[in-house]
Parts: sequence; structure tokens; C-alpha cells
Amino acid sequence: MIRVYLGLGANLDAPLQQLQQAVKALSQLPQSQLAAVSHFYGSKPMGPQDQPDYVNAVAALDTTLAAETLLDALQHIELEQGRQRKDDRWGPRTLDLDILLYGEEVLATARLTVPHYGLHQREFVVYPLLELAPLLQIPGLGALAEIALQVPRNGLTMLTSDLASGLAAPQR
Ligand code: A4P
Ligand code: MG
Repeated sequence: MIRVYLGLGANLDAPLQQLQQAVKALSQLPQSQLAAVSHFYGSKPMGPQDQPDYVNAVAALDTTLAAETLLDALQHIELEQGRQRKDDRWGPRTLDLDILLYGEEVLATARLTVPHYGLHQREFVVYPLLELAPLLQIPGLGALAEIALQVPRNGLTMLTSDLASGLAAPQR
């Protein structure tokens, strides 16, 4: 089994529910066991500011799927949840699933850059990941806890389950 960390993000069509549904889909992946999911966090959009705030989380998955097979499965989940790939970089989306880390491997293929290129600069990745793995070492970058010292929180808020259920409540 390889320990993989995945970044989850959504900012369209009830993002909290998108993340909840994604967690369920991850728990059903073949050859895999969902080991842990961080709290959900509210975060300000990186990139274009004229888009809604995001909900982000990080999941730990133990798997025997090859990295590109896992990527296929993640992209399938994104599409199932209504993701439309557009050209606008960093634009809004119903669901984004990124492979942050695949064991200790460093991958640079046409389809995969692992560790994920933005991992160490994004508060919405660093802090949820720190929650799951405070002692984690990032290949090529060093201790996650040290990296976090350099990353401002930028308004990142942990969504408590009360708040989360409030936000997820259907509109009346
Ligand atoms: N790809 C390469 N490496 C990886 C990897 N480690 N994991 C390739 C997943 N995919 C990887 O991805 C484009 C291609 O990247 C894939 O086909 C895969 O082969 P995509 O999901 O179609 O495109 P994208 O996600 O729009 O592009 P990008 O540059 O990955 O966007 P980001 O970096 O994910 O940013 N603000 C907040 N607060 N929270 C967010 O989650 N997310 C984004 C998207 C913008 N602003 C955000 C957030
Ligand atoms: Mg992506």
C-alpha cells in the first residue's frame, strides 16, 4: 500500500456537498482504503477574485493503484460531479481533486507532477495536510511544519460541523 494525500476543492453548486460526495466516492475507490479526511476549510479564491470562496480539504488514501490509474479515477469522479474543464486557469469548479503526494515518489510525466506544484504555497493545502500529518516530510521540500511557517493563513477558516451543516442546509 502507498500512502497518498489528495487535495479536494470546490466553489460551485453547493461546494460543501460536493466535497462530502467526493469523500464518499474516494471511500469506494478500488484497491484503496480511505484513511483520514481533514476538516473542511473555507478559503479565499486563489487566482481570479471574481469567483466564490472555496471549500477545501485533504484526504489520506492508502492504495495499490498506480499513480496514473488513480488520476484516471479522480478525473472520473470530477466528471461525475459535473466538472467542466475550461481554459480559464484557476477558474471556478464544482470539484477539483489533486494528487498532492504519492508516497515519497517524485513524478514528472506528461500527466502528473508530484509533489503537486503548488502544495507548499497554498494555505488551503498546507494547513489541512498539517492536520493529518504534522510530521510529514515533502520530497525535495523538507518538513511540512517548517513550510507552514512561511505560508500565511490568508483568512483560511476551519468549518466546524455545526457551521458546515448550516452551510449545507437546503435553501428555503
Ligand atoms: N496534473 C499534473 N499533476 C497533477 C497532480 N499532481 N494532480 C495534470 C492532479 N492533476 C495533475 O488539471 C489539469 C491537468 O493537470 C490534469 O489533466 C492532470 O494531467 P485540471 O484539474 O484539469 O486543471 P486545473 O485544476 O484547473 O488546473 P490547475 O493548474 O491544477 O489548477 P489548480 O492549481 O488545482 O487550481 N482557490 C482556493 N481557495 N482553493 C482551491 O482549491 N483551486 C484552484 C485551481 C484555483 N483557486 C483555488 C483553488
Ligand atoms: Mg486539478
